[in-house]
Amino acid sequence: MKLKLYTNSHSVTCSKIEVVIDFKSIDIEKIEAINNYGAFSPTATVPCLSMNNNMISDSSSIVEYFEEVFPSPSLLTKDANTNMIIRFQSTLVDEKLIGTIRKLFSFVKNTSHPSDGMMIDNIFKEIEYNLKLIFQIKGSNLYLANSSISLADCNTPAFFSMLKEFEKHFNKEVEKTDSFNEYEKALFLDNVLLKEYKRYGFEIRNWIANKLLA
Ligand SMILES: N[C@@H](CCC(=O)N[C@@H](CS)C(=O)NCC(=O)O)C(=O)O
Repeated sequence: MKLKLYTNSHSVTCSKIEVVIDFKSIDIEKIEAINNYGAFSPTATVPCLSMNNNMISDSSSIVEYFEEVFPSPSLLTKDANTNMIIRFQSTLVDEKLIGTIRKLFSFVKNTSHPSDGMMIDNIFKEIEYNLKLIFQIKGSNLYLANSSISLADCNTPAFFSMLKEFEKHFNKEVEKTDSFNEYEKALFLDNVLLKEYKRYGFEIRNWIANKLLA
């Protein structure tokens, strides 16, 4: 039975799944869900995978499932310790970077509240702090799986795209360390990551433009 994925093109958690599907060339039916996620998803969120009459709505569980069912090419290594670090990095990016930057969506509007500026500043400061922390833990390894992308790289195109678009929109910039710049360069050299970076950037730009028109 063909796998079916409920997804949304400007969802940051769905972006991670896009990378995995592309990297592994998974044959899957994608259904673009606009709203009312509760009608099909147990947690009322996307991505949501329909599988043997079960609806699985957690991006990390979906990624791990794809890794088991479509093991080649792999997003993990043969070394359990490296894989643990890969999973740790992926969770850190999900929770500390994406979890923080997505708060900025609610500040994209035509009329702002007097306290918005301070809150936006604090979000950018939090991103800067978390970026330093994550790149410190990552050390000098560009790709944690050495020569190829791993599970730790699947959620980074969306984050880098969002950061670029929100920096432009709010006219702010976070301080970039050398390891940040090197990783961004490596991301642009990988076809799968670059494709998702561009696709997601396009979606965010459209989302911002539509929001400002509304
Ligand atoms: N932990 C979940 C979070 C999923 C999530 O928050 N998805 C957002 C889209 S990025 C969502 O569906 N939000 C509900 C809504 O927009 O109504 C995962 O990793 O899949």
